[in-house]
Amino acid sequence: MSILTDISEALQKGKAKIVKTLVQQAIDEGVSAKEILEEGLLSGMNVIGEKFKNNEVYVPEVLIAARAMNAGTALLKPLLAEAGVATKGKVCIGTVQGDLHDIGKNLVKMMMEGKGLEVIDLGTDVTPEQYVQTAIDQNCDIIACSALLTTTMGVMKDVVETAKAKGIRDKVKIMIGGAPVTDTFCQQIGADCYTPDAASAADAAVEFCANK
Ligand code: B1M
Repeated sequence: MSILTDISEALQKGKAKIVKTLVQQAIDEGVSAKEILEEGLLSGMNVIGEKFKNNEVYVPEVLIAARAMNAGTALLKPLLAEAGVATKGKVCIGTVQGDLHDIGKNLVKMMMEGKGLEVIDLGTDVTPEQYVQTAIDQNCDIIACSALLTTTMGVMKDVVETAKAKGIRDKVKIMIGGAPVTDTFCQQIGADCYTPDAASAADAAVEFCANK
């Protein structure tokens, strides 16, 4: 579908206003939010990711593409949300200490809210203490950690250890995800659940809260 290609290309050029206009146009034309997200926005971000890897584009281009991505996903948020769903549980989410990537984390948050969960967003560069203290203060059912760097994913182990040290490990589920994270890593560090994408993270979170 050409509008999805147009969205992908505008995102790659970092044209946030055009991305916003095209996403709105696609919504108005009845294209599903899932298709706009996956075949328009994420497809464009994947191209940028490959070019970044091959040194064909640099941090500034990636940053403006990320801004364009956020402009587009903001419009999809109400469509991904299920209107009027009562809160099914409480989650605190963030990108781990030392890591500033927040697009995936924002998607996970959006999907979780869409499933009726209350989500406290701690932002990026979140310390293990911040996650755990928030879970204690806000009585969260789940701590959700995102990491995009092999150099920062190790912080997730510190989150598990801090939760143990503060005596809440049996009261809170720890979910992890992000491109370098795997199920094996999840088991190695003693977290509860790894999911590869935002939609499955939201499903798993709802299931945890329902079975609590
Ligand atoms: Co960075 N970056 N970056 N970057 N960046 C990557 C991650 C990289 C793979 C690029 C590359 O080399 N190909 C590479 C990491 C290599 C590695 O560690 N293995 C990298 C690097 C090296 C860096 C810097 C170190 C570069 C530098 O400065 N030399 C630097 C680090 C800064 C820091 O964090 N301290 C850096 C900086 C940046 C920008 C600031 C320019 C920008 C981030 C802007 C922002 O987020 N606001 C950026 C971006 C945009 C990327 C790429 C291109 C795209 C990431 C992205 O948003 N993808 C990325 C390359 C790539 O991934 N192709 C790259 C789209 C997003 C939807 O996917 O976040 O994976 P993702 O989320 C997915 C799943 O992973 C999952 O759900 C989402 C989809 O549904 N998911 C979860 C995520 N969190 C989850 C949590 C869950 C469950 C699922 O449960 C709790």
